[in-house]
Order: sequence, then C-alpha cells, then structure tokens
Amino acid sequence: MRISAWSLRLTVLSLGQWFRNSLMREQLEEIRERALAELGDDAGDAQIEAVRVRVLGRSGELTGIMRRMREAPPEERPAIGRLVNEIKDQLEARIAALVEIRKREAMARSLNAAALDVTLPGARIARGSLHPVTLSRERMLDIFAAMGFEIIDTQDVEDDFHNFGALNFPADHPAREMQDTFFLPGGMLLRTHTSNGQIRVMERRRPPLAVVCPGNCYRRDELSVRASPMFSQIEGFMVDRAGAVTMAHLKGVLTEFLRAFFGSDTGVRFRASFFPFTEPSAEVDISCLLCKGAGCRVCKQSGWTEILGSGMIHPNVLRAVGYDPKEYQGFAFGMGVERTSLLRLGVDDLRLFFENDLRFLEQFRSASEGAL
Ligand code: 2NL
Repeated sequence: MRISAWSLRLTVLSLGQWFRNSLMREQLEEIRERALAELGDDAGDAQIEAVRVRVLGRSGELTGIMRRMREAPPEERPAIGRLVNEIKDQLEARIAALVEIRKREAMARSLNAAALDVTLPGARIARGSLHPVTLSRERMLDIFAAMGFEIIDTQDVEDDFHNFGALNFPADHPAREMQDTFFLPGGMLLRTHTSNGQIRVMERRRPPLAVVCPGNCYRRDELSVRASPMFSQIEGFMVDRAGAVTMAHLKGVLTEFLRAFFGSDTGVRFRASFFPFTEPSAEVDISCLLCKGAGCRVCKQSGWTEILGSGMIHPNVLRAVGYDPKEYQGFAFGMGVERTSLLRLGVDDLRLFFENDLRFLEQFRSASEGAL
C-alpha cells in the first residue's frame, strides 16, 4: 500500500496531536504533583494562597491548559477536561482542608495565649464602708430609738433666737461673739450646737416628748487634736407634766445609754456643773476605757473621762418655747459624736476623722460589717 502524501501528513499530524495530547496530561499531572507537594501539612497561609493563585487563579495553570484545549484531538478533549476538573476539585478540597486546619491551629494558639483558669479565685470588688463617726452616730441613735426617743433632723443655718436667745444665753455670753460663731450675711448663723433643733421641735410640738436631734455644728476653731470647725453632736430631751420627768430619769436614761454604748461594766458618774440652759446641770463621766478606772495618762490619773453634759431644762428655756414651767418639766443632754467615737475606738487625734486617709478609715471596715 502506497502511503500517500496526505495520509503521511495526517499520520504526522495525529502523531503530533497525540504527542501534545500526552504532553497535556503529563503537564496536568505535573501541575497536580507540584501543587500537592506544596500543599503539604506544614504549608502556611501565604503558601496556600500562592498555590491557589498560581494553579486555580483566573490566569493560572489550569486555565492555561483549558485555553490550549483546541490543540488536543476532539475525541480526547472531554477526558482532558475531566482531568482538569478532577485536579481542580482535588486541589480546592485540599486547600479548604488546609485552611480549616490553619484556622483551628490559630484558634488553639489564641486560646492558649489567653488561658483561662476557671479555678482561680475571682477578683475582689473593693467595697467602701461608712465613716467611723457615721457608724458611731448610728449606734448612738439606735440605742436612743430603742428607749423610745424620736430622731429628728433639724436645720444647720439658724437665727440668733433659736441658737442663743431661747437657750437662756445672756446677751454678753462669749459664745455669741464673732470669734466663736460663724455669722452669715443677712443675720443668720451656723448653729454652734444642736440645741436649736430641740428648741424648734418644742416650739411646734406639745409634751409628752422624747426626742434626739443629731447634726453638724460649727464653731470658729482651728482643726486640732481636740477641736474642729465642724463637728457632730447628738442632743436629746424628754419633757412631760411637772414631776413626771425628773433628775432620776435623766440619770437612768443616760446610764442606760452609756452602758449600752461603751459596755455594761462601764462606770458612770454625775458631777454638778453649769450650763445657761439647764438647772440643775450635771456633767457625766465614764470610767476611763484605757485603765478601767485605775488611773492613767489619758484620764490624768483620775480614772474618769468626761463624756456628756446634761441637766433639767431651765425654766427660761421652757418659757421661750411657750411651755409653762409650772406645768411642764424635763431633762436635756448633749454630747459630741467625734469625741465619743474617739474614746470608744481608741483614736487619739480628732484630725484623723476629718483627713479621710483611707489607711486610717479602713481599720474600721469591720465596724461597718456589724462587728462594732
Ligand atoms: C455639752 C452640753 C448640753 C443640753 C446640752 C439642752 C437643750 C435644750 C434645753 C436644755 Cl433645748 N438643754 N441641751 C443640756 C445640757 C448639756 O450639752 O457639753 N455638750 C457637748
């Protein structure tokens, strides 16, 4: 059989096509091998992305093969196409798996870095506490309330009559002087004691009355170991028909209060004294808390510490509030809250209560939790 030029040409052509065809498959296998090698278990994010772009990208290797598809004999094209798709699917799956592994690793790393030990104790939330003087005042008021006294808050800004005049202070009493009292523009003043409040309660109410008035008071003193321009007082009074409330009741109520506040073994002593607003008047001492009455430096060897002032309300004071002294009688008392707290808490300098240094205040934290 003669081989015509045509058939030879055809044969050569198909040989070439066969060659290209097998070359395409070979190239595809090479692409697959190389990509899979590069997508090894240790491939990082950058390398994965580089392989994806080079092989699967829009102008990547697989797209390049598809573009050259017409170089392959028509009957082979479907097989090559399938091979391209198979490789594409395989590489995409491999890349997806690798990306997932890298993601999990990154998550594990970040969880490890911020390792949370749920067995560790929680962070403490710093809690504030009430001021030791506030705690003392509340304890004092609780004791009087338990004895049946009403607690009434009254005004800090007062006129001369309610702070001095009604309390039987003579016009020339030293407490009325500019040196001692804060006078406000317009003739008012800052109360120098809480008696003003008691006067106002008596003015608007009729006996029988048992009332305590707590509150801040103001005097022109420099802050020192024992004085402060602002301090806190508790005053109280009890008034009823003449003869119903006597000095004996005064002694009973105040002894009861002092033993409840300082302890049931506290010694209590009444000493004759003088105040313009009471007659007779008595100062009250308690046995020294430090030496229990034996005598020490704090009580100047006396064994006693002065703690409050008291007396039967002066007839002039009763008249000033509109009570007839023949009809009504009663007792009154007053004490400084800081001074009383100082003694109870064993603090030796009044300024500590006003400086508000947390290192000092925090020592009384337990007091705010009910221990004191
Ligand atoms: C003290 C002395 C005292 C009073 C306060 C009073 C009030 C009225 C009438 C009569 Cl309305 N008296 N209060 C009585 C005696 C003493 O306080 O040394 N305080 C720190």
